[in-house]
Amino acid sequence: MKRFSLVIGLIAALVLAGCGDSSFEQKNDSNETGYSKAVNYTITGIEPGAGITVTTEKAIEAYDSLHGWTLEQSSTAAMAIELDKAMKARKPIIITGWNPHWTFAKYPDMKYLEDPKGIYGGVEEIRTLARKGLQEDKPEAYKILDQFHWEVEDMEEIMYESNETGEDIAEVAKKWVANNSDKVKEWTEGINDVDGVKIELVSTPWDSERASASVLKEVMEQKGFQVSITPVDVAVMFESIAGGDGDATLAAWLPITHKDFYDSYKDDFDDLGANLEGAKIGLVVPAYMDIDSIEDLEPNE
Ligand code: PBE
Repeated sequence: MKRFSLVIGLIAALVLAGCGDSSFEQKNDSNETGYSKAVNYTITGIEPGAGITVTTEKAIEAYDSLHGWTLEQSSTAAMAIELDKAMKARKPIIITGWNPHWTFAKYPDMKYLEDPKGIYGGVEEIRTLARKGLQEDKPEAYKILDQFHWEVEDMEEIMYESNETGEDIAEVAKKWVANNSDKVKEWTEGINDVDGVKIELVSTPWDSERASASVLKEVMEQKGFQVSITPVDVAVMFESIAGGDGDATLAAWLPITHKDFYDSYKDDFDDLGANLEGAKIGLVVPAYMDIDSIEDLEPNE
């Protein structure tokens, strides 16, 4: 269903792109060299430690069309500001983008560039990983973690609401839990209440991950757990679960985004499978840019 709506969105975006009337296009006559030069052969990226940053560096290596390009790394917030500025001026911009992310709610007229080499993969999923030994030490916690599974729409609901109202994701997540008792019942089925068992969820700082961790914290606390959430870099998150410092994470994007981290630790944690299917990463541009594929860009020579 999500894939379907993504496809519809992309078709709509392509139609919109076809009717583009930006001053940039008029001046440059949809000339692709114009776009590459206009963005100064630069992709506007996010945090250096993100999986999408590592993957984009691979894309720059893999595509001749990205030869000599730079990935500007700063933060998700800084990227959002750049995107906002470009969209208002209808100027070209190329960002590292992903779903679920509220950017697509704010700017529905954006599109993923085709990736014929498949560097960014197809559909991603977000998996739950637990430290070795958690199942024996804290079986009730392990079982809830294993039973936690939700939909893209659920996660997005929390992210959009928080972004719209400015209310903290943790607060919005609490309300979501109160309003979705059917789902919560499934996750907690067969779980006995505990008395203050401590659980440390290790996570990353993005809204998507803040949403999932906050929801599970609330659900587990209703069962008597004491849950802390530690947001860290992707590398530290994997290290911490593999080393047994943190109990679990809900934030592993696979098979592509966190592949390198996953592969280097894969014997040192339990993979509990997907808690969400239908995520995606890639290079994203405003629909008014008359360009479809990474291969339509021009090398910096
Ligand atoms: N993201 C959002 C993260 C994971 C969650 C796609 C920006 C990344 O590591 O790239």
